[in-house]
Amino acid sequence: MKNRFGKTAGLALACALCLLLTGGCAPSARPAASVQDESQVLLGFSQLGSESAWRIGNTKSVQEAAKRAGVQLMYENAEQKQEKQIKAIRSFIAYQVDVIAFSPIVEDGWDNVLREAKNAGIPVLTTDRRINTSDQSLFVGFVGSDFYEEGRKAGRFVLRKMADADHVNIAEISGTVDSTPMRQRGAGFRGVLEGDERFTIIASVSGDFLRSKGKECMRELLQQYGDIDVLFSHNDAMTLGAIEAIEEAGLVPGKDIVIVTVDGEQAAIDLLKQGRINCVVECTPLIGDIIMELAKKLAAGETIPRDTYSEERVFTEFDTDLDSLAAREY
Ligand code: GYE
Repeated sequence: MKNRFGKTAGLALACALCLLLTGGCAPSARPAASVQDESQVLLGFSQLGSESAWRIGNTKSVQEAAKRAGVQLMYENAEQKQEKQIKAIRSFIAYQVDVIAFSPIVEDGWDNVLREAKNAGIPVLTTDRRINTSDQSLFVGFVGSDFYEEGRKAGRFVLRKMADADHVNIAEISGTVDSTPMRQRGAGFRGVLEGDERFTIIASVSGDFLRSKGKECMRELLQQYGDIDVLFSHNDAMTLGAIEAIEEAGLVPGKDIVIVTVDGEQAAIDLLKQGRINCVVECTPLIGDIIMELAKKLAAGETIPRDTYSEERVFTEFDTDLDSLAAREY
């Protein structure tokens, strides 16, 4: 942990820099120097947005875990803009936080700002999503889900559900283009189905992980393709929108079109129980506690594992325990 006195003394300068770099530094979002506990770890966390219940659950998990762990959190929400995430990271560097954690909206374009963090001696943890860089020393570790495995789980369900079909037309609504879950869920899914000629991905479009776009995409897919057997949607928010479009077209979700989704938010589990979704691949946003644990280790100068994965399951129409599931936290 760095000397907090230097941090406190540098507050005025840091805020002045903040103003320059971010075009405005909301005082309420900053920890007040007077109430800082000198022994606390100071973690700068850049969230990418609030596009889904998953994301809102993730933010809550981080904020609550910080309180529980006694970690002082500087939180910024980038509202789906990479430039805003870069500005947030720069403001954390100016403030000399102990550790930076961020959920990168897309994989490319982080090298410059992460080099600045490295030069300032601040360890960076990527959470939830990954970055693409040729310099692996620019971040110390990743914590989140195995998205390839999530895609494979979705593919395995389709194989089982459609075991007797001669031919299966699949439509895919993917997440944000060039984001890790979009790339890896798509690749894992294809990896399981390729080589079996009965399966064709007839269309793949991006719904940006948003409910409204999921609905738009599905409406267009239904207009363009008469015969869709399976929908693989990369998150529950888009699935909820797609189901609206399917029902508006007079079709029955879960019956006329088999629906496979990812995340496992309460709304999707409810639809699974109603038979309007067939398979929900769990992806947990509840990674706040592990982020705090890793941040404390990093602030103490300890090494952490390069990758830390969450444990996740699959919920399907074949399960017998759906009625006894605990309420979801997102
Ligand atoms: O699946 C989606 C969210 O990055 C794993 O982002 C996350 C994804 C999640 O908006 O709902």
